[in-house]
Amino acid sequence: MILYDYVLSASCYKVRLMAALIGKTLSLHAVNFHPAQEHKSPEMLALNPKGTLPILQDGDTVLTDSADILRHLTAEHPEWRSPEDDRWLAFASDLNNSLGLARLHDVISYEADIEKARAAGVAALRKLEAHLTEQRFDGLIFLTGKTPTIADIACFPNTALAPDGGVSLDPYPSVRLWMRAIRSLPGFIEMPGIHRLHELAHPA
Ligand SMILES: N[C@@H](CCC(=O)N[C@@H](CS)C(=O)NCC(=O)O)C(=O)O
Repeated sequence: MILYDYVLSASCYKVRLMAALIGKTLSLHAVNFHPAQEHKSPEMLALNPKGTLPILQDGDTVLTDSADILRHLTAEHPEWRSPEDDRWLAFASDLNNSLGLARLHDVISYEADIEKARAAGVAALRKLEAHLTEQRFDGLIFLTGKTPTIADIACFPNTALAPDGGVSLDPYPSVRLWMRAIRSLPGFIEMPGIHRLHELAHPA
């Protein structure tokens, strides 16, 4: 499987992270999204007329939406799926269009109504915080239950990178605990700006 990838893209990182967590090796094809705009080149538009990343090519199948790609990667991993995933994948898209857009604006001068993007991001974070707080009351750590699913992997990157778009995570303790749980999953991989959870080992 080939992933057309940009190292600083939250949406591409979702795919790299999911693959790493299930132990699947992807061939990474680096695309110079910024500053070269290579995702809008004729070769890339032939593969994905929308001109976006990520793109996953698996034989004759070409997928151009991260939600579809996460479903595809986990088709044979039912432990990473829940009936509730779909609504969280839609929510992940809202996070991308708010927090993700604010970050692209601040980091690579992407055109955006920055105040609107940040306000939508804060509204989404409040919903996430309320849901995760309820989950914790029920003894559940992740969005859909006791174990992580594609819902968590889809929502995690743009949430974790929110401060890069000028949105603080300080008011959301349940969100921060959820992110710690994801950052300490076996097989977790990092991207610039998102680090593995390093705990000091307790003395024996
Ligand atoms: N719905 C897409 C959106 C991904 C997305 O926002 N990709 C950004 C890079 S992080 C992009 O390619 N933007 C280029 C553009 O919108 O022209 C997905 O989740 O796969």
